[in-house]
Amino acid sequence: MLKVLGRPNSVNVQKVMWLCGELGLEVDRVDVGGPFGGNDQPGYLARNPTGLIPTLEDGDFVLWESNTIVRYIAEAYGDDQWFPADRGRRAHASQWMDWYIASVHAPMTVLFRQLIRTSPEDQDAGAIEKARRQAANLWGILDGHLAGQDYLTGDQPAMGDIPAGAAVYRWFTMDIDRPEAPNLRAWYNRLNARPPYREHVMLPLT
Ligand SMILES: N[C@@H](CCC(=O)N[C@@H](CS)C(=O)NCC(=O)O)C(=O)O
Repeated sequence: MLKVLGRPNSVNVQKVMWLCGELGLEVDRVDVGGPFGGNDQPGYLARNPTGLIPTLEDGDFVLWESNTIVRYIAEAYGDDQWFPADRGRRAHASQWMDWYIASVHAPMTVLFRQLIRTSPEDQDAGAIEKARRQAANLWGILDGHLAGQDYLTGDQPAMGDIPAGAAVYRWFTMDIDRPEAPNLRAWYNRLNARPPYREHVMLPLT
């Protein structure tokens, strides 16, 4: 059975758990990180020297970096839908995964930490507004892309939907001004209809 080390309210853990749910995989998830700790312990650091979560164990095989874990699980346990058989479609899925981690994750992290994990009196309004504008512009790029299709790489969800899909729940759930983005909203609504998404991603923001 796959083992995932990481607390459930981490967006990076959610990516992995959501995909495992979609694929019907049995997973032993262990609470690590945040209030649970453990990720600074030698046993954990021997598996993942970054001290961050998640870490995947598949038997003796150990892997970290959530997008890489998503790619590995999609390839090892997924089908032609989740790990697209077509090379071009697979590359585009990877492209959106990298775009999320390289561009969207940073402003979304600022928003999440400021709005959810910082008391109102300590919040930095300037930092929030700057990150909100950056994130809005980036989500606008995805809104434009989704004008022609239901999911990021076609008419079915695939691994490329996972990182941005996990984060877009936070975008639509945080108390924040959002520009109209009808295609992004429609994609988010489609994800909402998926039980594994609801189970692993649509958790209270903490
Ligand atoms: N690039 C890494 C980032 C991992 C990361 O930043 N994880 C956060 C949680 S989302 C973490 O480990 N925080 C420390 C903790 O939870 O104790 C990945 O995608 O796996």
